[in-house]
Amino acid sequence: MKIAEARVIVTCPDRNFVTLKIVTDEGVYGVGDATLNGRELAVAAYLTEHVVPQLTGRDPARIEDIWQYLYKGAYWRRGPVTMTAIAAVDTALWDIKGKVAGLPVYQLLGGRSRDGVTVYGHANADSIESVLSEIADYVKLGYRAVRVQTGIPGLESTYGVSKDRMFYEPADAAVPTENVWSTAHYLDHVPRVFARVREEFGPTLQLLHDVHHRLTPIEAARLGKSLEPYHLTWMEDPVPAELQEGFRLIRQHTTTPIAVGEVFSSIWDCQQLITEQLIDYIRTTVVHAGGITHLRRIFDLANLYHVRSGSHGATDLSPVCMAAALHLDLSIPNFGLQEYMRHTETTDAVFPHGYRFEGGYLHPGEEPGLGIDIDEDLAARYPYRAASLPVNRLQDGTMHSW
Ligand code: EZ4
Ligand code: CO
Repeated sequence: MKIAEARVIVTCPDRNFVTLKIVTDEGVYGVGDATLNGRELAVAAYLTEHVVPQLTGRDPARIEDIWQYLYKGAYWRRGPVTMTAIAAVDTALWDIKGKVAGLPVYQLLGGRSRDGVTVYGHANADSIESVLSEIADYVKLGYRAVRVQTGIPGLESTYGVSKDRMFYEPADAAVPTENVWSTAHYLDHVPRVFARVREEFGPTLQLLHDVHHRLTPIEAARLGKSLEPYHLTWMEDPVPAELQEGFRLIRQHTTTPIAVGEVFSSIWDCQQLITEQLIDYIRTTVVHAGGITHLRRIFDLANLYHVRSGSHGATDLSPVCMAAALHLDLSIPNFGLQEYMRHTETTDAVFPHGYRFEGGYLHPGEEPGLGIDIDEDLAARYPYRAASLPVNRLQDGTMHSW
């Protein structure tokens, strides 16, 4: 069997997605997600111009060799664009391998380690009172874990709070929307939110919160300490993580668990965080961290150090990434949680899939391969629309992390 053709499909069924479809000379094909939110066309061009011409004629069964060929062969290593492009190829090849074997990919990864993949949903609202009813809606739907974000009094808007109930989509304009941030207002408000949520929902509902890279280590330490009475499952991305040893400072001060990794593209971005046990959950993904092949390496390293998986699953990761993530989530020994923001009906129609939600769990289904497809005719009806993530400034106008 040989790779006959590979094509890049860019579509915008309510939001932009880039998908790689690899077709073999025997007609079997596989799909991989190549979406890098706000920088989609860079990956599309990387694939079309530089990767696809090198793929044709190769044996699709040699997943590891093709991974090494694209990684070492580029000379320029790592980085989100390269690693997302490699991820798309890798994911599509696992899909093909599963279809050829007649087995769902999780069987090729060692089989089920659990009955279902526990997911968390996003409860978000302007005020504490309205976020309580959002959380109640998720509990009613069967969710066992909920991420909680609210508006911050004194700030006009902030990360994680949407206009639409139950959906959140931050990439809203071609030229980034500008938000204003105040750490003082934020640190004052968040503990009040969780005090109220625990009072209302009791001690066992799993609660999470995303700081979205906005604090310094000592500020994150203060937040972690002030949230200790409310037993969060994790505090996410407390600080930007380029400086991995910065997490040691947070660790010294608080028992609130830490999750990080959605912007990482390789095992080297989290090596120190994992081996020095500075985090509790690693949130790297199939699409942004080199595919199933590389993500499994990250999770295996994490397993040695009591670190569990907590993969990013926002709506900018396509249903193709979600399907791939679920096969990995189901099979690894150190699964923690999977983020799950439901896609819109239009997105789901473009990406017919076998995974399903039931009682707080997602199941990847039993179809051979990843159990995911792309309807190319339908995809063609939704052309690309430029959309960027917002930016953040302090009240005096200084650029800050968003
Ligand atoms: O801001 O996926 O945990 N989820 C997140 C997301 C990210 C977006 C960026 O593309 O932090 O909402
Ligand atoms: Co996040």
